[in-house]
Amino acid sequence: MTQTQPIPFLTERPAWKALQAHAETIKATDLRKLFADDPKRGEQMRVEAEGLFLDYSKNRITAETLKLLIQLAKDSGLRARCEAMFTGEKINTTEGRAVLHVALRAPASESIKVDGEDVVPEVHKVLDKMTSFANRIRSGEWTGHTGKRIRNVINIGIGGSDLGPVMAYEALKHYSQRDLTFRFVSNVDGTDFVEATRDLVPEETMFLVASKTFTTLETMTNAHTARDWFLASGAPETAIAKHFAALSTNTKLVGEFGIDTENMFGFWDWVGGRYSMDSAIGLSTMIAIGPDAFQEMLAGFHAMDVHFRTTPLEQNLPALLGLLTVWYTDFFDAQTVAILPYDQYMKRFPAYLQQLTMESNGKHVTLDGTRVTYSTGPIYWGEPGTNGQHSFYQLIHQGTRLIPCDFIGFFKALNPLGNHHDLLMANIFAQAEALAFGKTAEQVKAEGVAPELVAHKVFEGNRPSNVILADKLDPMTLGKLIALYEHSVFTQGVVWGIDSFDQWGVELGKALAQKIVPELDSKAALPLHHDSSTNELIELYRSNK
Ligand code: G6Q
Repeated sequence: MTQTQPIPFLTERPAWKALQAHAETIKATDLRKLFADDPKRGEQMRVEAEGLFLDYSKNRITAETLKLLIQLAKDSGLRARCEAMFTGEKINTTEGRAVLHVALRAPASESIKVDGEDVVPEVHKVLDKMTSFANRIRSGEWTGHTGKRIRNVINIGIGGSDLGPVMAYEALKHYSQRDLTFRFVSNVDGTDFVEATRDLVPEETMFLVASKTFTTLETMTNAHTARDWFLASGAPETAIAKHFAALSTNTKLVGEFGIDTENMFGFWDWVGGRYSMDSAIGLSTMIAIGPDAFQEMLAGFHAMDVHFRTTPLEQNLPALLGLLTVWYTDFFDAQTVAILPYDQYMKRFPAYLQQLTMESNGKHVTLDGTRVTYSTGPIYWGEPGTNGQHSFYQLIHQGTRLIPCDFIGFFKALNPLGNHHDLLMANIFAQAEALAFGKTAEQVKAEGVAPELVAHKVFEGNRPSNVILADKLDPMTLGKLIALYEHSVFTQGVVWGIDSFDQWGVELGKALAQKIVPELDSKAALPLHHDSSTNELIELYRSNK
C-alpha cells in the first residue's frame, strides 16, 4: 500500500465533519435559489470526458460542497486505493484477492502484475481464443454434430455470469448478427430453460456454460438439463464437444462435466463475478456483435479506466458520481438511486447496475471488521424512460422521499423514426427540469386551478438529478458507461472504507438451500430441525407438492 498514515474512521475525518455542518446550509436553500444566484451554474457544473457529458448542476450542492466532498475523497485515500487496484494489490482483503477487471481491457502493451506475474498476456491469449471461436460461429464454419451451422447461442449462468451478458446483448442488439438467436437461462426455475429452448433445434444450438466456480447450483442444474435436452435429440455423447463450451476458472470441474477443455475460456480469481462481462464471460456478447465491436467495447472501458486513474477529482466523472451518491446517502438520508436510461436497448442496464452497486457496497463493516455508524450502499433501481414516467415517477416528483436520479440519453437515435427521438429526449430534459424546479402554489393558482386542488398540484421541486449524455449507444460508449459506474462504486466503497469486492451474503444463499433440498423429499420425510416457521413451511410444501 502506498498509504502510510492510518486513516481516521470516516465520521472522524475533518471533511466529514465539515460536510455535516455544510449539509444544514444546503438544506436551508433550494435549487431554484442556487440557479437564480448563479446564472452560469448550468455551464459550470458540467463535465465532459471521453465523449460522456455529465450535467450535475441540478444537484443540491454548491462549489463548497464539491470542495468538501473532494477533500473527503482525498482524506479517505481514494488515489492510493485506486493505484492499489490498478497495480494488482490484493485490495479484496476478505478473500485475499487482487481486483483487476481493469486488466481485462488493458492494451497488450501494458503490464500488470499479480504475484510477480504479468496478467495482460494471459488476458489477450483468452481474447484471441474467443475471437477465433466467435468468428467460426458467426461465419458458419463451426458446425454442429450433424454438419448444420449453429443458429442459437444459449448462455447458462446466473448473477455476474448472466446479468452482464444479457444486459450487453440487449444494449448492443443493434450491432448483433441477426441470423443468430441468443437466449439467456439463469433461474433454477425450470420455466427459464423450457421457455428458452422450446422452439430451438438441438443440432443447431450451442450452450455456453458461464460459471466462474462451476459449482453454482442454478447453473449446474441448468447445464445438466441442457445436456439431457441435447442428448434426448439422439445426439451421441461425443457430440457434446460441438455444442457446449465453458466460461470458467475451474478447469477440473469443466472437464468432469464432459466439456472438452479445448472449448473452455478461462479467467482468473481476480475477476469478480459482477465485474466479469468483459472477460470470457462476455463470449456471448462477442459472438453477437463480433470481435471487432467487442474490442471497441473494451477500448471504451479502458478509456474510462484511464480517465478515472489520471484525471483530477474535480473533473473526474466516476469520482464525482460516486461522491454525489455519498452526499445524498449519508447527509440527506437518501435510501435509493434511480437509474433512468432513455433508450429501449438499455432496458436491462438498471438490473445490471443493481448487482454491480448493491453486491459491491451492501456492506455493514469496514475493512477491519468495525461496524459502520453511517449508511453505505443505497438501493439502485430503475426502468427505461419514458415508460417509468407513467408509473413510479409520481413518487419521485411528489412523494415524501428524496430519490436522486441518473438520466441517461443519447444525441443520436439508432432507429431514427419520425420525431420519436426528439420526443424521447424532450422528456429527459423536462423531467430533470420539473424535478429540480417544481411548480409553486402561485404558478398553480395562476393556471386557474380550483383552490381545493392547488396543494395537490404543487411540485416542491428541489429534487436532484444527474443528466448523462453521449453521442450514440455503441459498443465503445457502453464500455465507458459501465466503467463509469464501476469506478463510481469504487469511489463510494473507498469513502465508506468497505470491501466492495467480496459478497459473503451471496455465498450464504448458495449454502443455505443445499441443506433444505433433501428435506423436501416427501417420502424420506427427514426430521426437521429449523425454527417453527421454516419447519411448517417445509411440511406444507411436502404435503402439497
Ligand atoms: C458476483 C457474485 C455472483 C456470481 C454468481 C455466479 O459478483 O459473486 O453474482 O457471479 O453467483 O457465480 P459463478 O459464476 O461462480 O457461477
